[in-house]
Amino acid sequence: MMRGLTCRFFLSLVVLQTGFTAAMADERDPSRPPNVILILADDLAVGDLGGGDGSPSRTMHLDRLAEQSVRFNQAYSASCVCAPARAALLTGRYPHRTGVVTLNMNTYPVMTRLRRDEETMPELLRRAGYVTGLIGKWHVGLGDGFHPLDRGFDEYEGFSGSSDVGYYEYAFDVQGKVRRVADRYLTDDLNDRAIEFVRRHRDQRFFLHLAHYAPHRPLQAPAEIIQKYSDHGFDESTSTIYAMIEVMDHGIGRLLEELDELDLAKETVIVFASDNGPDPLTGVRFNHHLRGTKYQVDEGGIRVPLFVRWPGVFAAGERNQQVHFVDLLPTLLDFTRTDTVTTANPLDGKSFARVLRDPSADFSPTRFWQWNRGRPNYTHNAAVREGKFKLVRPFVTRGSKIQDSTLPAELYDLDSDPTESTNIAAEHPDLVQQLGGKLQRWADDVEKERVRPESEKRRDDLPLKIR
Ligand SMILES: [Ca+2]
Repeated sequence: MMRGLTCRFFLSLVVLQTGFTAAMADERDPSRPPNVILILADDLAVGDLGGGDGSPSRTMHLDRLAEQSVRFNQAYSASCVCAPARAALLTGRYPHRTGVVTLNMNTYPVMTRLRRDEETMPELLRRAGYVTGLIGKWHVGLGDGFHPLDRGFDEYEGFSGSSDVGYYEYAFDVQGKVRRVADRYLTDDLNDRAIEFVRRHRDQRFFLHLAHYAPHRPLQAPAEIIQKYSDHGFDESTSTIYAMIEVMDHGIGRLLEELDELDLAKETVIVFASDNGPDPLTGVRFNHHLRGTKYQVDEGGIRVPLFVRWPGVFAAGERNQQVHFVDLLPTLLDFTRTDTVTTANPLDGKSFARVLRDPSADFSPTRFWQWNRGRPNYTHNAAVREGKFKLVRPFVTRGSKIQDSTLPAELYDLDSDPTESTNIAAEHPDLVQQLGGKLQRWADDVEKERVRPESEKRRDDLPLKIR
C-alpha cells in the first residue's frame, strides 16, 4: 500500500514538473493541454443567436463558431440571474453553496460574494500552470479579498457589476486601478483587450475568461447598426439589443481571426455561453417560444446557448444531453488534463468531456435551481430536472418581499413539451412527490452549506492530489 502510494506520488510529481517546465520554456508541445477561452454573454437568449425570427443573423461569427463546435441543445445555466450563475460557473458548485444567491452587490454585499473558502476555476488552472485573465464583468464580490485578483486571476481588466455601467462611459478596473473611460464603446474595448491578452500570452498556456456585458441593460449601441434592425421592423429595444449583440459578435470574430493568425486555434478550446435568459425589463423578444425569462427557473430563464470548439479533437455536431454550468469546471479540468490538482470542496458538477467526444455518451445528472431576491426561500421559484421531467415550484415575484409560497408544484415533460405549456402534475402524483422530496433535500443541503462557518483552511496550502 505504502509502496503504491509512494510510486504514484513520484509519478504525479513528474507529471507536474513536466507541465510547469513546458509552460516556462515557451515551447509548443503538441501533447500539452490546450489554452481555454471562456466567453460569456450577459442576458443573451438562445433565440438571439442566428436569425430564427426571420431577421438577418446578428451573429455571423458566432454562427460559424457554432458550426465548428459541439453545440448543446439542452444547456443550462445554474441560475436565472447573473451573479449566482457566475459563482457556479467559477466553482463547479451550486450557487447557494458558494454564498452567492442574489443580485444587488451594494444592498446584499455578503449574499453576492463568493465565500473565501470556495475555490475558483482560475485558481485551479493557475495551479496547473496556466496564466489566467478575466476581461469584463466580475459580479461575485466586492472588497478586500473578493477582488478577481484575489480569486485566481493573474490579470483583470473589467468592472465589478456593482454600479451602473454605460456602454459609452464606464468605470474600468485594470489590475486594481479604476479609471473612467468615455472614449470607447465598452464591448469593443473588451474585445480589443481580449485580443491583446492572447497576443501577450501566445507562448504560454492561458485561460481567458471574456465576460461580455452585452446585451445587458442599458440598451446602447451605434445608431447605424440599430437602424439596420429597425428597417426590418423590430421595435427600438429589440433593434438596439440586436445591434449590441452584433458588435459583440464582430469583436469575437476578430478574436477568432487573431487565434488563426497566431496559429493558436488548434491548441485553444473556445467555450461560448450566456449567463441567463432574456431580461423582461427590456421588452419581449424571440426565444424559440421557451416559457419565462431571466428571474424565472422556467426554461426561458435558465436555458442558455453553449458550444465548445476544439479543432481536431471534438468533431462538430449537436448534443441533446443536459449539461449545466456546474459541469463546466470539471470538464475543463478533464480535458486540460489538470487532474493532478485537487479541489478544496466537493463539486456538484461532473465532467461532460466524454459527451464532447461521443454524441451517444450517457450523461443525465439530476439538476436543481432556485432563485429569489435576498435570502433564499426555497418554496419559491425552484426546480429540479431529472431525465425528461421537470418539477417547478412556481415563480411569484422578482421583488424583495418574499413570503412562503403555497402554490402547488408543476410538472412538465420536456421531451414532448419543451415549452412547458402543459402541467401534468395531476397525472403523476407519485412522481411529483418523489421529485418534490429530492428538491427539498437539495434545498436543505445547500442552505446548510450556504451558512456554514468560514473554513480556516487556506486554499493555497492544499496539497496536490496524489494519483
Ligand atoms: Ca445576466
